[in-house]
Amino acid sequence: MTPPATAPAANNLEAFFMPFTANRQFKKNPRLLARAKGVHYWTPEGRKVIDGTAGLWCVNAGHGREEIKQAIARQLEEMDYAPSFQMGHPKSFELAARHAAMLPGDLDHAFYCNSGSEAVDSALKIALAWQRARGQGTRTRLIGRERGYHGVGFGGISVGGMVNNRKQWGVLLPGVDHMPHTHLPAKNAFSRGLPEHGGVELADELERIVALHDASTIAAVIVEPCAGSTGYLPPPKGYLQRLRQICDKHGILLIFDEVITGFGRLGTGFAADFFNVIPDLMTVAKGISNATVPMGGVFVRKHIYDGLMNGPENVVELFHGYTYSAHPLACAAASAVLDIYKDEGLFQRSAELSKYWEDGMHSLKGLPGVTDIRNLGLAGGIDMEGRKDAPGARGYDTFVKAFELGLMVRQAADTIAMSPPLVIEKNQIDEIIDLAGKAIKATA
Ligand code: PXG
Repeated sequence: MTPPATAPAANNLEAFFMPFTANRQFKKNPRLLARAKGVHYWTPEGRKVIDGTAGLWCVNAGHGREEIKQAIARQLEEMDYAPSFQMGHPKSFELAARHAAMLPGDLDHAFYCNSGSEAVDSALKIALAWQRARGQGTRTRLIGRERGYHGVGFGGISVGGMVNNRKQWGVLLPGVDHMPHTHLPAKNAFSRGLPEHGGVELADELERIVALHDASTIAAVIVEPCAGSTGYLPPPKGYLQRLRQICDKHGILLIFDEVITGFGRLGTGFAADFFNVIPDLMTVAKGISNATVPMGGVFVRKHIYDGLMNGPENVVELFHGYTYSAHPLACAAASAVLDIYKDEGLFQRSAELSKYWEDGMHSLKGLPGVTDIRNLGLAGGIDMEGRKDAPGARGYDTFVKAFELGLMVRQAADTIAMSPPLVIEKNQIDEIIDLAGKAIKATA
């Protein structure tokens, strides 16, 4: 490995307006990544960092996969771009058929976009259009959940439940309500896998919302099957099953945002498989292309697609799409990724490693200030007691310390989340746990 000769000078960092970053703080003390292979990153100076987060929960098959690189290169050579409005290219249809074949139940049509945020806004729009197409145009309300993250579009932040993603942008979409979040540390702290308590009662909160607004005004409910960004919150037992029942009873569509849980994170293709609960619509991104080319998607059940295929055949059924919907490079990458997932049995591998991962995560119980540890599949979250009058400071310091020690973790307030690539080895899990433990101890 030959690292680049010099790190960029500090004054080169100014022009980039960084996303979701404390720009001024970062630019004073930057953390740069220059190379990646397998489950590792290297800094520009050549320091090796183990990737405890699969990038941002997205590089499920590990970095630098030759097969994906070749598929993208071949596609670039053959055809760089083709529009998908009133035109088509073969790889998009082929990919959709492959996705439909691997999805549970009758989730059998795929709409493509370029990110999770676009997937969420697309799903909300499809839900509204579908309700209208079946003569239920009064159903315009969208129900999200506290502590939900659904990307950064106006639809996504409206149904999302993280205050910092909402407060700068005014009133957002009208007609949105939120269910309570599912994090109950008083009852469920240090649960292994699905927490025992509160599932049915928490889901029954949807009944209260229906009673308040009337079902005839509600189009859809959107939840992450396991909340990711707010610290990895597996749903209590029975929660998702109950949500499905309530939605069915009231004619409300259920949307699973599987941007993080999709493509193997829980040891199954999708959380819908893991929980055996089939949503009406499912949003995906990240692992769909192993993050090589930006891509997102909305998978819909047969009745959703069929319900929109009405009216004269010459009329566009859904006035929605992106210049780069089903971009040929993204389709080529996503198809190559599916081959890897299948050939290497990576979803199964994720399932097999999840117990080892769980034991590793829970071995950190008892470290100073650790108040909760959660896990599901090949991911988990660790809550730490915040410092007095400085919420998030411990979490940030732990994230920085871990990076200095050679480990990438994600931080949300005083919580650390980890979600390694599914190709991780057991000894590398040991290393991740060891370094995370050292970082937590160092910041106590
Ligand atoms: N839905 C969910 C459930 C997500 O986790 C999005 C939508 C939006 O995807 P895009 O591709 O538009 O970013 C996400 C994204 C973190 C973290 O640290 C999580 C995400 C993105 C960045 C950081 O937890 N999730």
